[in-house]
Formats: sequence, structure tokens, C-alpha cells
Amino acid sequence: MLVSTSGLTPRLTHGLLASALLLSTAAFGQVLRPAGSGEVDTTATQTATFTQGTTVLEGADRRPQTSLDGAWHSIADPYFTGLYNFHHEMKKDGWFKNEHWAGIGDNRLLEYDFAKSPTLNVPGDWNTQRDSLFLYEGAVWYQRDFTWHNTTGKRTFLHVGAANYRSWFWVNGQKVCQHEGGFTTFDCDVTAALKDGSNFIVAAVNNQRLPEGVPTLETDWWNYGGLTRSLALVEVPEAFITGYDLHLDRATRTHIEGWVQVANAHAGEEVGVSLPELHATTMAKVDADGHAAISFTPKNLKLWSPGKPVLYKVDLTAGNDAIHEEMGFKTIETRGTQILVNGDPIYLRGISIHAEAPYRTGRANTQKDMDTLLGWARELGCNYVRLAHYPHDEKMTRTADRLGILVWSEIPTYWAIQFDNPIVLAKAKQQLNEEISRDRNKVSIGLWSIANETPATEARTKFLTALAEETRRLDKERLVTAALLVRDGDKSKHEKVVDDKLGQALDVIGMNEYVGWYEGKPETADLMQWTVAYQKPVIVSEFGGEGPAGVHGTADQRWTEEYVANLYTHNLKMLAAIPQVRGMSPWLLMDFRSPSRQMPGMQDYFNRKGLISEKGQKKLAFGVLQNAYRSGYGNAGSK
Ligand code: GCB
Repeated sequence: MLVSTSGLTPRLTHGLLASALLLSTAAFGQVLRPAGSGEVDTTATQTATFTQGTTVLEGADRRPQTSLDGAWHSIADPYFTGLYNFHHEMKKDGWFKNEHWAGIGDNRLLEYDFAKSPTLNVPGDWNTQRDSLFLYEGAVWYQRDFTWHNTTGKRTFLHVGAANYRSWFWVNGQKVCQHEGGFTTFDCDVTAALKDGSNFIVAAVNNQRLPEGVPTLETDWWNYGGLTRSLALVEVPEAFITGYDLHLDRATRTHIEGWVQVANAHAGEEVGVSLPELHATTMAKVDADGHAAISFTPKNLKLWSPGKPVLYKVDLTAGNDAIHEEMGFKTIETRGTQILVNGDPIYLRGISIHAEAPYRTGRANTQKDMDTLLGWARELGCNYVRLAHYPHDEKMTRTADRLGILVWSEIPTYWAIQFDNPIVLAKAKQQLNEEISRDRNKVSIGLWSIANETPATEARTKFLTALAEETRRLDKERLVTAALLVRDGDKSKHEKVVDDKLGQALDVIGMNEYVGWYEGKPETADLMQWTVAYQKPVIVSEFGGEGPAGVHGTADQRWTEEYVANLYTHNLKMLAAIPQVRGMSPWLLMDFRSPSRQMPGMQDYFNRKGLISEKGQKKLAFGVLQNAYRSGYGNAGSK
């Protein structure tokens, strides 16, 4: 366990990521002291307090940024020699010092040199950039130089889009933060480490899977490692906006309420929120914790809804600080078995999407990737997408806001993580906090999913019920869901039962089923009898089957496009007969890399359940689902 002696203590404030559960996350308003020299590595695998010195600067992508993207020098370090010595003690003069042979001469031994090492592009996973790293799981070091000019009275944050899975950061040899979790965005205060003029930054990223990780050892996706999303420096004034939540009040649907949180503000200082296009402005005063409650009713506010994406410019101000947002306003709730958006029942015609990059493979992280994936979803006739199985790049939810597509966002509480381990719960809560802090103001978010296909044990139900409560504490305006497994009833009668106890803690029941693929043939769907124990809306979060693009045969032959098209036809018919079903996101939009998918000629390390191949070829099943969606498939429930 990496124990920091730097003495960072979280302070509980409204809307801040830092919470008592995040043992090591530093709060704003404090000077972040580097965790460097006082660290003791007690075990290699315990990572309870691994995350140190990070927080989420909400709206960072709307602030001016100095990009750190581009070529970084890199060293693959399978034994983590750059950080640990031969007795596995943390080095004081590790590779984060970025020393050069030419600089120190021949009196001292140096066995690395970033300046002479090859580069990797950031953002980007290492697996698809260098053949020797394709299957690599371990540590890789990154280094780059940059020029910086200090501005008096400003604070600077290093904004990291994502680093999979554990990451350490040093600026000019000084430790600034470390983080666990491969898909969430985080920020480290680097003010004290920066110099005027030339600087360097070193990052170590380790994607080794951990038994006590979130996710854990098994996943059905590629473990893409590295600085997979953009990095930037973001400057803020001494008193600055750390977070905000502006949403439509469900009761009136005309009233905007929420809060703005300001670090280092004095009680009584003013914050402003305005929608210039509607000539609406409100001012509020912060309390001693820097928290200001917001409540106002702009005239003529048009609501955002799937297919009708109305967005407004929203300006937030606090002293010398300002954030220029682009936001929409909607409500989402349930009534009996219905899902209501802006009070109207809706059927969610969706598709599941992995963050796999179209055409080139690897982690999706460019605007073009987002446009391609969501463009295909629109072409399919979707009003909703399930972003599986982890938070995607922030550009994805911004794009969904603009395109008018409702989003299911998920944390990687996937399969059998260690549900009886409180450390794992703390990690899951941290990822949930980071996910919601980044995206709570994205109008496209409709559902927070807290898990996928978890075993129905008591420990699991307790763990996930705690996560459901945490989700509602952080955001009361969205629906809480999880993708559940279904169980067999009387097999001779083809009974399927959805009664997982976790359903009690959810607003919407997500369920995955694979009739026609992992069980039976497509026609088996015609025989199925479904019982859903809950009078709640159900979203069929997955169904599907595999067939590579261009492989043809009869509707009865597995691995063919025809078979999967037939599977869709029968599943669509079966699911239309389940009264609670209010949406679906079949598995899935595009083929994606997975190490466990080995069938030669058919899979070759790809899960082929995509409606589209990774090269952009549409399969027959795409047409089946498109026809259904475009002709109004689904039942939103009567008013
Ligand atoms: C599932 C998982 C998903 C897999 C899929 C499959 O149920 O949720 O992550 O990729 O099945 O293809 O088996």
C-alpha cells in the first residue's frame, strides 16, 4: 500500500469531489503538498490510498487550456525499475528526475534517458501504437518538455482526461499526484511545481490488472494502457469555481435550481449565472464554505429532449473567474413502469457502444471518433445510447448533448469485483464521484448505471445499494440503473425471471439476455415466458450475437450475418411482449477488441457482436434494427 505521509486531509464541502470516503483525495483551497519522499510501499497490490492529490475541476473543458498533447518520450518498464529498487523500495532518484547522461557525466551511473527514447502519441493507448506493446500489461513512462509562464495570483491544474489504470505524475521532478481508475477525468494542482520558462513533466502509467481493481481481472474488452485521453494545463484565479449543478426543477419544468461552489471565496461574495440568449441573470452569495444556492426562472426557456437538442450559453461568474458553458435543460423521472422525459412517456431506442475507435481501433478519443459513433447511432434511429462499460471521453457526452441523444453512463463495476472488500467500495465510489462531477451538467445524461452483470450475492447487493445511495446523494435528477443478469425459472416451460434483489435499489431495471446466442437458437425466443418481479421500467441493456461482416450463410448457421439478423428479428418480437420494457440497447454498435475472443477466422481478438465492423461495414442486423426503430418500435406506456 502506498501510504502518503503528506497529511492531505479531505474537507467536506458541497459539490466537491473530495469526500470522507475518498481517503486520499485532496480538497480545493488547500496547498497540495507532494506525496514524494514520505512514501512507503508496504505491499505491491494494496491500493486503498493510492489516489492522492487529485480532484475534479468541473467544467475544465470549457476553460482556456494549454494542451500537452502530442509526442511524449516513453519507456516500457515491465519490472517498474524506474520507480522501485532491487529490494522493492521506492527510489528517491527514480526516472521521474528525468536526468540525462550528457548532463551528469560519467561519474554516476544512469540507465535510462528519455531524450533518447522513442515517442508515443498522447492521447493514445500504447497497444495500438507500437507492435511490441500490443499485448503489454505493465508500466510505461512518459516524458515531455514544455514552456510555461507563471502568472501571479493564478493556480494551475494538470487536467488528465484518463490514464489507464494507475498513474503517477511529476512536474520538474516533484510529485504532484497519483490516481487509480482508468476511465475518469481528474485534475492535480501543479502550481507549486511549475517554473517560469522550460519545464518537464513525467508520468508513469501501469495497466496491470488487479484483483482489487475496478474493474478487476476479467473484462470482455481490451486493456488499453496509457494516457488514453488528452492532457492539458488549466489556469484559474486564486478564488475559482470548482463545481456547479444547474438543472430543471421537476415540479415546474420552468425553474432552474442548483448550486455553484467556489474555492477560496469569502462568505458573502457573489456568483452570477446567466443565460444571455434569454436575457436571464441571477446573482447569489456564497456561504462560509464557498457554496451558493441558485434558483431562478428564465422566461421562454425551451427544453432539451432526445431528437430536439436545445442548448443555451450559460455564463458562470465568481469574482475574477468565469466559465462559459453550453447547457440544456430537461427532466427525467419514472411513473410506474414508464420513463418520462419532460413529463412525456418515452421508449428508449438505443444501442450499446464501447469506446473503441472506428476504422483504426484502440481507445476512442477524437472528436471524429465521437461523431462517427454517434452518427451511426442516429442513422440507426436511436434516441438513446448506453455508453458501456465505463465513462467515455468527455467529448462523447458533449456530442450527445448537441445531437440530442439520451445517455446511460456507467462505471466499470463489472462482473465479479471484490464486493466484500471495503477498499474496493471506496474505489468504486471514487470513480462514481469523478464520473458524476464531470458530467452532471450534461443534459444528455439520463441514467447512471452502477454495475454490469454482477453475481446476486448478499455482499454484492449491499455494496451496490451503497453505490445507488451515493449516486442519489450526488445527483437526484437522474435515474439509477444497473444491467442485471436474468435467471431461469422452470426450464421445461422456457421461463425467464427478472427478480434480482438489487432491483429494489434501482429506478430502472437494466437486464442483459442472450437468447439465441449463449442459449438456444434465434427461434428459442418465440418460446420464452418472461416474469419481471418489479413494477418499474425495464431497459434491455444487452442482447445480440456474433457474425463477422461479409460472412454469409443461412439464418440457421452461427457466425453468419444472416444468423444474427434472424436473432434480432426473434428477440425484437419477444421483447415487445414484455409489458415493462421501455427501452433497449442491444449489444452493440461496433465490433471491439477483446483478448478472450479467439475463434480463428471469426473473432481473432474481436468481439464480433457489432452491427458494424471496426472497418465501418454495416451488417444485415443493422438493417433489421434500423427498420424496427424507424417504424416506431417500442411501447412508451400509455399516459
Ligand atoms: C455481456 C457483457 C458484455 C460482453 C457481452 C458478450 O453480457 O455485459 O461486456 O461483451 O456480454 O459479448 O458476451
